[in-house]
Amino acid sequence: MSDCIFCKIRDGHVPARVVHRDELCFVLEDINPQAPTHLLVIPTEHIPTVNDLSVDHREVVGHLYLTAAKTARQRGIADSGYRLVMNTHRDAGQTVFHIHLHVLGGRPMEWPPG
Ligand code: IU
Repeated sequence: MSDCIFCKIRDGHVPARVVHRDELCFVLEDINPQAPTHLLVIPTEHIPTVNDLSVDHREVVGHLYLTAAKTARQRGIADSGYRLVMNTHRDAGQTVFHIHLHVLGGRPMEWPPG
C-alpha cells in the first residue's frame, strides 16, 4: 500500500470527509481548517509536487482549478472571495507530498501570507 496519506484516503483505507469525487480529482474537508471554509482539491493521480508536473498534466491541473471554483460557488464564498494555495516544498510549508489545492474562504485574508 502507498505511504501517501492522500492515496490512502483516495483508496478508502483512511476515513476522511470527502465531499466530491470524479475521474480526475477528489475534494476533502481539511482536517485542521485554517478558515471557515477549508477544502483540499486533490488529483486522483499521485503527483508529489508542482515541480513534478509535465505538459501531460495540463488537463488535470485545469480541472483542479475548475473544481475549486465550482466548490467555492457551492459553498457560497465565490462572490465574497477565497484563496487558492498550492504549497511547494519546504519553504512554502508543504507537508503532504501529493499535490493539493487549498480552497480557503469565509473570512478576510491578509497579504502577504506568513
Ligand atoms: P500542505 O500544503 O502540504 O501543508 O497541506 C497539507 C494539508 O493536509 C494540511 O492543511 C492538513 O491539515 C491537511 N491534512 C488533512 O486534511 N488530512 C490529513 O489526514 C492530513 C493532512 I496528514
